[in-house]
Amino acid sequence: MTDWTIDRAVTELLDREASRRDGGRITEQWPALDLATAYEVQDALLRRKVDSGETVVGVKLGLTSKAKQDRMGIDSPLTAWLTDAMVLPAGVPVPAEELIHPRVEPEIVFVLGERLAGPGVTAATALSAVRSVYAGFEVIDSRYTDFSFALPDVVADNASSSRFVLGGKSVSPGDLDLALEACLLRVGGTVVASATGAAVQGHPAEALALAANALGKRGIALEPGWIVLTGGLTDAVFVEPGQEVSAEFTTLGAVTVTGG
Ligand code: OOG
Ligand code: MG
Repeated sequence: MTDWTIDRAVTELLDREASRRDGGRITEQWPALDLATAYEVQDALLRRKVDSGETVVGVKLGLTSKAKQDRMGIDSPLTAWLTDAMVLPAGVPVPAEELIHPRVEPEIVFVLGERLAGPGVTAATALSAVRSVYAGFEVIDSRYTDFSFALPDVVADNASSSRFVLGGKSVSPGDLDLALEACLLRVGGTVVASATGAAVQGHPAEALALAANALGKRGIALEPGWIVLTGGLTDAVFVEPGQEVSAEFTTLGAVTVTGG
């Protein structure tokens, strides 16, 4: 017997977020929390956010690159929700005073022009549904101490979602080779990591197909206009207050965030 429920897990995670408090893994107290139930927690958490006025603007993938999988010690990609409250306008510093222990990671971001409903979505079908491609940064902020979690914990926690920012340049998917698209990550001017789009599941469109197929199993389609973060290309980095972190891409241009 456990006194944990989906509702209690949602309340705990939202409390941690609101009070900027990290804590232990939920699976330590609720070992029976499996992956399917963790996605139910994630969906219930989204419903609470929507009830409080947020709207869904898309989805994010997590743990799609080896750099991220190795760092977090989990090799299964996952999906989570993006809402309008997570949008960080260009030029606005990371709101550190609202967050627990934010880190930033460079991502290739899609905006969909067409609906995508799995199962059976291939990378080619997925790419043909993309209207535009952007460089982006995701700000992640786990509600678990030291970003230490098992797969069901991080799924329940909406994959450490916090904020995201898009670069100023929109590129049509036919105008670049997404597997070869390179990214240099700089912290305070120094290159700390580099990757190409192939780091994300071999091709970022594979990640998009993965999201469409995984969500399709839960009866959810990706809608036109939705934003899709395809997953960190490199490990995430901390940003000191006032410090600038930039990701410079071959074709997608540069995107910058400043520590708050
Ligand atoms: C989990 C979220 C992973 C990504 O892009 O791989 C993620 C975490 O690293 O805390 O957003
Ligand atoms: Mg990410």
